[in-house]
Amino acid sequence: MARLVKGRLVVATHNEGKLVEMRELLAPYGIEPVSAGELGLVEPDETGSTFTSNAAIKAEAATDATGLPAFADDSGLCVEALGGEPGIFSARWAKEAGSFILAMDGIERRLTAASAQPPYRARFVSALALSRPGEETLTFEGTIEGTLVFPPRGKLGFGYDPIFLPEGMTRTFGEISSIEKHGIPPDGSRALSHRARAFQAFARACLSD
Ligand code: ITT
Repeated sequence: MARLVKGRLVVATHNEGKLVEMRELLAPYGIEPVSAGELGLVEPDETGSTFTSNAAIKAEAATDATGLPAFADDSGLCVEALGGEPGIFSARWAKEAGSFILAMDGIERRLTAASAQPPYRARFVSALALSRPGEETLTFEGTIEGTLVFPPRGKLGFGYDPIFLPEGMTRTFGEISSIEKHGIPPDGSRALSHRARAFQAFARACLSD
């Protein structure tokens, strides 16, 4: 496929942790990321019922407001014993709890209330959307499987990272650098995180010459 993005690209997120990761993932491709915050963009209501539809809503709102191509992520943590919750409501749970530490506590309490037994299986999901003026929006999804550990471990990353232990690893996402979490560099062969996996599909489809 032809290279679909050159020059400026709005990264339509107000989440600082995601923004850092999305900038790092875009860095090798010579794209100039401009954040929604720098442009003073208003956050649209996430009215979709899937990660993919919400990612498209965010990207398209940014393209409509700026006339520029825009890139958005909608993501979340899906906990098997909680029927996939918080899922698309992952940010809302943290907002309602007052912090991510309290939201992670809340997940542990709900697991106890549901009489769930470890290992607590969970997955992170990321949907990425690319919108361009006058073009159909393209979407890509990535997931990573793992288990939840309590108490939370590590101060790196953001959001629910300190309770998520990726399958086959001994450190949580809160205990590894963002570069290790992407898993793409240095050898280029494998993406690790949900966001890096979705990004790899996006890069293959949209950023190869
Ligand atoms: P934008 O919509 O502005 O991008 P947001 O934080 O509202 O920011 P979402 O609606 O996609 O984003 O919510 C995703 C939630 O899941 C949010 O609370 C994140 O902290 C959490 N999350 C997503 N990816 C994560 C990751 O890689 N590590 C830890 N938590 C993550």
